[in-house]
Order: sequence, then C-alpha cells, then structure tokens
Amino acid sequence: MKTIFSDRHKLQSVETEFYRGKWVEAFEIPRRAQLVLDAVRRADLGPVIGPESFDLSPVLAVHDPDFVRFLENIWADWVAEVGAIPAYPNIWPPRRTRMIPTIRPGAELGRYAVDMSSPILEGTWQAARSAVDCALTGARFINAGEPSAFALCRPPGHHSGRDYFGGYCFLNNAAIAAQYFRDTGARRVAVLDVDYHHGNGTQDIFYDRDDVLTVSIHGDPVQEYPYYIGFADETGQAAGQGFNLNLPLPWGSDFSTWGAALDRAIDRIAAFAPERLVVSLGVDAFEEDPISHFKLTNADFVEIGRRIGSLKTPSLFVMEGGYAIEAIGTNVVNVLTGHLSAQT
Ligand code: OKP
Ligand code: ZN
Repeated sequence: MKTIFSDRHKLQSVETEFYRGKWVEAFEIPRRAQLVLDAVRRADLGPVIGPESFDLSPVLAVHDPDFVRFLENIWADWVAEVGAIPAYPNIWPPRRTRMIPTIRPGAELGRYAVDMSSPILEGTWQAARSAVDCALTGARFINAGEPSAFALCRPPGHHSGRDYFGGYCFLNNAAIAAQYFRDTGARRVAVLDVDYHHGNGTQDIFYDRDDVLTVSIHGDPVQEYPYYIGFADETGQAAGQGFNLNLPLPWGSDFSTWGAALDRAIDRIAAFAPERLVVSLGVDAFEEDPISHFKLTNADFVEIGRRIGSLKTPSLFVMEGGYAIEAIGTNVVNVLTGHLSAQT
C-alpha cells in the first residue's frame, strides 16, 4: 500500500492549546505525523511518496469560495493589523445575525472558526493545502487501480465544514477526496469516519446528498467534542435523507460495543454499494488516548482494518486524529495491515 506524505505539515505547529480556561501542552503536534511515518517505514507497508500539486478546484467543489479565500488571506490581513503572532478568534457572531462581511481580521476569524483549537499561522494555508494534495494524490492512485492507499494528512480535516473550520482542522481532506472520486467517475462514494470525534464537517458537506454516504462512529455529542452535532437522529435531509448514519457511543465503550457499531456501519455501506470508500482514519478511540474516552486496544485496530477490508471496495485511508504519541504509529499501521490481510 502506498503512503502519501508531505513535510509541509510541519508548517502547522503550536506549543500550546486553550483548554478549559488554560493554555496546556498542544495535542495536535507535528511529531504525530512523523511517528506515523516512522511506523509505516518500519512495517514495510510500501513506498512513501510525495504529493502532486492540485489547483483549488477540488477544494472549491466542497468548500464555500468566501471561506477558501478567507483561509488563503487571513494570515496576511492579521499580520497587517495585529502582527506576526498566531491568529485566534475571540468573538463569534450571535444566532440570527445577517453575517455581513467586515473589514477586520479578528471579526472574520470568528465568522469562520467554531472554536479556538485551530490557530492560523504563517504556514497554515500551505500546510492545509499539502494535506489536501496528499488526499487527492491517494485518490488518484485508487483511480489508477490500487485497492488501497494511505494519505498521511496533517493537519486533519473532518471537523471542517462547507464554510467553517476548527478542531485542529482547516480543509476537509477526506470530503475533498470523496468529491474528487465523484468528479472522476465514481457514482457512489462512502465516507466511514472511525475517529473518536464525530466527523461533523464531513456530515455537513454531504448532508443533503444521496451520492455520498457518510457514516461516523464517535463519542456521544452530549458529552464529547464537537458537541451539538453527531446525534443518531441526524439521518440526512432532502435527497440525502437516509444517507447519513451516526453511531454515537458512551464514554468507556470498548470493542464489544465499538465493534458492533462498526458492523452496523459496514452493513449500511455494503447496502449502499459504493464504488469508492474514504476512511477518515483517526486512532483516538485507543484506550490510552489522552483526550478521548473509548477503550480500544492495539489489536482491535487490526480487526477494524480487516472488517473494512471485507467490503472489497477500493479504499483511501485519510489520517485524522490520534494523540497517544507512543501508540499512534502502531495503531495506524495495524488498521492498514489488517486491511491488506483482507485484500488477498
Ligand atoms: C480533532 B480530531 C482537548 C479538547 C478538544 C478539540 C478536539 C479536536 C479533535 N484538549 N479539542 O477529531 O481528532
Ligand atoms: Zn478525533
């Protein structure tokens, strides 16, 4: 299996994040991607390849053009007004506002950001673009006939919606790849999100569509980020009714519960019969993850890969979360080797 990786992910790097009123050591750090890469190499998974460069059209196929323009330009605007320090929102529009554009970067940050976990830095746009390029390059390998590929994306993407960012995410790599599959001939595409956190951005992007099925297994949003969204009764709207499946689980769930949810997810995906599958691959459901509360073991990740492989659908794995630094490489490689074992 080919891995697609870009060093540019390092351009998104902060030491601290704001959590419960305090600045704490950041969880989403460049070392995460490096450790996954090391594990991929150690496991001899296959070649590691740099991404091709894509223009913005695949990004604009899922994200709002004003939002994309904002992400591209906000650093320069912020530096001009505030200086070269990380850009954080500290104001948000209230409900029922008219959302009229402003000429102030701080106000525009609040318009598009849903939280304070995704600071804009000098290299954020380049890092986010490089992650998209990794996902799209992986999609091209699948289109060329590979049964699977691993886009080692960083920063992650699944919390980024049509016109918002947050949760360490900027551009929705998995959604952009899914749409790219549609635009290059796949009639039906499924996205399976196994990250501990609900894939709210991906749900948002495809919510009214029946050509892209979105499925997410995650911590119950009554007690877990991203809150507010990810409930079981969110099943899609308009043409998309019945094409979004949320499987929220309580804190403390282990693989007896999680695996049963995965089987439901896989049954739904099999019934949809997609021509391509995108897996939002977060490994923060791991029992030792410092910000998550499921109880999956190293071995459970092999089984996840194997069961996804039973779908026999060309599959693009797109890196999302996972913060247990010592185990992130093992857990990712376990999913991928599990998947490979089911391909033969
Ligand atoms: C991103 B991904 C922990 C608070 C949670 C945001 C979590 C984003 C998770 N310090 N902050 O889905 O792994
Ligand atoms: Zn997560």
